[in-house]
Amino acid sequence: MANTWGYGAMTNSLGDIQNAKAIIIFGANPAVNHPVGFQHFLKAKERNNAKIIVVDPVFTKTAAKADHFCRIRPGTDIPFMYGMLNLIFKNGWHDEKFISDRVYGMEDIMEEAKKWTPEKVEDITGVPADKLIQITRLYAQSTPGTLIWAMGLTQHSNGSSNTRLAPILQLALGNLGKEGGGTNILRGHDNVQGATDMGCLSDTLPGYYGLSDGSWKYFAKSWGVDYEWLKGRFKSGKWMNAKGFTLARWWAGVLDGKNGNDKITNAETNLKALFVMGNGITSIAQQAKVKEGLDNLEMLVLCDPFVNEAAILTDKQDDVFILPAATQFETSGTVVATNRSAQWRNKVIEPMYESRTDHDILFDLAKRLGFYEQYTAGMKIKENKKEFTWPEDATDEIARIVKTIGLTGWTAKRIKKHQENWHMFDQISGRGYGEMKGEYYGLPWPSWTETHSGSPILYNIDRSVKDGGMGFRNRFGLEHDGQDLLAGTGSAPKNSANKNGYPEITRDNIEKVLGITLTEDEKSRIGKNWKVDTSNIIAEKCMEQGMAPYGNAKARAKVWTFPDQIPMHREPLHSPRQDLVKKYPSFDDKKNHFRVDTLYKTKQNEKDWSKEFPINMVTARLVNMNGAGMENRASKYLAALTPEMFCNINPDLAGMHGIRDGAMMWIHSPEGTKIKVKAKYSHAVSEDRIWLPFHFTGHFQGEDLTHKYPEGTKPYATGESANTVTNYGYDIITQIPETKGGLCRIELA
Ligand SMILES: Nc1nc2c(c(=O)[nH]1)N[C@H]1C(S)=C(S)[C@@H](COP(=O)(O)OP(=O)(O)OC[C@H]3O[C@@H](n4cnc5c(=O)[nH]c(N)nc54)[C@H](O)[C@@H]3O)O[C@H]1N2
Ligand SMILES: Nc1nc2c(c(=O)[nH]1)N[C@H]1C(S)=C(S)[C@@H](COP(=O)(O)OP(=O)(O)OC[C@H]3O[C@@H](n4cnc5c(=O)[nH]c(N)nc54)[C@H](O)[C@@H]3O)O[C@H]1N2
Ligand SMILES: [Mo]
Repeated sequence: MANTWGYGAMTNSLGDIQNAKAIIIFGANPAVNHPVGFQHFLKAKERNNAKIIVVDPVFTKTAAKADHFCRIRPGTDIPFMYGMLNLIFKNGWHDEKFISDRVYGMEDIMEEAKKWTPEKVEDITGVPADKLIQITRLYAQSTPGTLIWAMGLTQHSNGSSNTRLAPILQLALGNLGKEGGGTNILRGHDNVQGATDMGCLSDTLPGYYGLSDGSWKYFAKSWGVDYEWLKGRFKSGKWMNAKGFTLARWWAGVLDGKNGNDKITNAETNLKALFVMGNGITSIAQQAKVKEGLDNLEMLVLCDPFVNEAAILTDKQDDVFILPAATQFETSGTVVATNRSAQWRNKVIEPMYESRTDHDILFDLAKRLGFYEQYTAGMKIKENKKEFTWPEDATDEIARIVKTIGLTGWTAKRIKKHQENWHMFDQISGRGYGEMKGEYYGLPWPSWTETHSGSPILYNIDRSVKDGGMGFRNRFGLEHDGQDLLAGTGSAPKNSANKNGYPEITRDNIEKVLGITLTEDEKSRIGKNWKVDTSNIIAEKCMEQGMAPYGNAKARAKVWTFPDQIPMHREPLHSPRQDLVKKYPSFDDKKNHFRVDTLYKTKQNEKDWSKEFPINMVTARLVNMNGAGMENRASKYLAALTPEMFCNINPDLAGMHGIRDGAMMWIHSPEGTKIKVKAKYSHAVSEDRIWLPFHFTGHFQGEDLTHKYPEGTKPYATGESANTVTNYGYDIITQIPETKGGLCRIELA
């Protein structure tokens, strides 16, 4: 199962952060989680005297390097950002021309922002009004400013609104499409960007093509398989276009409404088998439910270089298979970095012992399930080969098919050449020299054609399209509610033949919009639109005219198909402020949300959770551990740094409960679950909240499960998983769990 926690990508790059004059960081701790990338932040400070502002519920190592720290209550970033927008509009710090030419729906944002005075923001977020005024002035007046976010914004029931309002803030200031500006989302795993780009998501095909007959037919043709055959793999055509379960909620699919669990809509059956490839499982919220899900499976397959600790958590005895997977050092191919650039990797050693690479395991699985030929056909089509070469032909297949994010330029040959010429690229801009002139390192997508430079800064109209420039994508029609959705006159990329906004390019409009005439031969070969044009004539012609195949439109501040058309504050499902829950309630419950009926208001209103569970709980990361943590806890030296699970707690809060530094304490959750962990006094957290790392497992609700590790596999550090006490709550659009907000009760153990 691939990882699907984050969405989005950097508009700019880590190197480009060195061009920023101000850096505002919401819910990210790069000093710990992106320590190499964080050096660019520090260089911005050295080079430009860039000011760093950190907005976080706890004082982090990143905050220690910042000029300003705003201690925000978890789940209240929307009031905070509207508070900034309130001051920006009131003082005229916004970029009026940028907004009128390139943004749709900002009037509604301006209206909403009026409500969020600094005093009101202080009451809700806990950040003093004068601090908000101080940092807003500083940020708005130091342009360009870059806005950074990561998991502190996404892991909330309202997380998708957070990740909409953050770019809106940048749009208001005209900070998008600029060097040193942008919204720079620090992504997670090695190649998580590539995993999402390749469609390891339950609601898209590769390249974010939507689930529709049209997309499936395009892929069937491009893969060289029969569309009807593909359809036959599903119970019926209906399920082909239905979103699947998510990583966060697969267990609900197994439990199928049993024991009061959420009901599902899934082709008249529950899930019976789980195949895990590259996920720790103990990193998923609500571990008691995860355990119940694991226990009720008919078959569990764990494909991992380590013993996946799901095998330790479950009581299931039969039909649990552990397949030894090789690591990234034992295979080769492309990965995608957080700034959308591709990198070629060489194998360092052959797979050790009996381990096999992931692709090898998948190919073998496909053989035994009887669809190996179809599975691999796409790699042989282009040159009509009998056998494919791995991984080059896979890379070239991706380049041939994925148009939506512009991967046409990503041929194996080009990406390899970049890797071989690392020294020929500028570290900040990514611009190539000498032999690599005219290309940016890793060809950050979109790279529209086989000779295109790559696009290091999205939506930048100061550059020509050939040199990575572009406007915003035209994706949602030409107008809405009588308002033009195309970009205003004069806001086309440099050297564009068409100086106005223009629609996405199709076979029918290309001659008119580009002002060209196609030959009869071109007309016979061109695809219906830029997204399915395997001839690539549309993109080639667009390059000649300096135009982007996806159009030049306005960015949307308002999404008319979402439950909240503009981002609105909604209290977390488990909020310490019951008074605010009435004013800012969560969403209506959502039926069939990725196949699971998901609770919002019902859960929030079940009772005043804050009475019994008055303390806010934040879960996050340690520098010496990663994700579920097995990879690091199995290392003697990394484990020694944090040998056991702990809770950062303010001495005043601990004192009120008679908990001494180093004593064991219980943490109880509204789910009725509990964990026993060591108290660690810390002034980084205030008295109303605690902080937990989520990298441990091996103990469950006070019970030591470590006798269950197969001989010789017990890691050096084990402990309770924070996820045993993370609360119910899932994002309304993406279904990311609310692991960055929630409540708990503590006591001395
Ligand atoms: N060492 C190490 N590095 C890693 C990882 C790892 O496990 N270990 N994991 C990788 C992965 S997969 C990812 S996704 C990234 C994640 O990188 P980050 O997002 O930086 O990771 P976290 O530490 O989980 O969370 C960041 C911050 O969000 C804050 N936060 C919590 N709630 C809120 C809130 O409501 N508002 C605001 N503004 N902030 C909030 C937390 O206090 C925390 O300091 O790191 C990657 N890098
Ligand atoms: N409470 C709380 N929970 C969280 C988060 C949080 O902030 N708070 N953050 C969430 C986020 S953003 C993420 S990304 C997840 C991370 O959680 P996981 O994705 O579970 O994290 P990892 O430990 O990186 O898991 C990867 C697994 O893949 C295995 N592996 C490594 N290399 C390979 C390989 O080449 N092939 C195969 N087959 N396996 C491999 C590792 O041994 C490990 O078991 O946790 C999420 N859970
Ligand atoms: Mo992640």
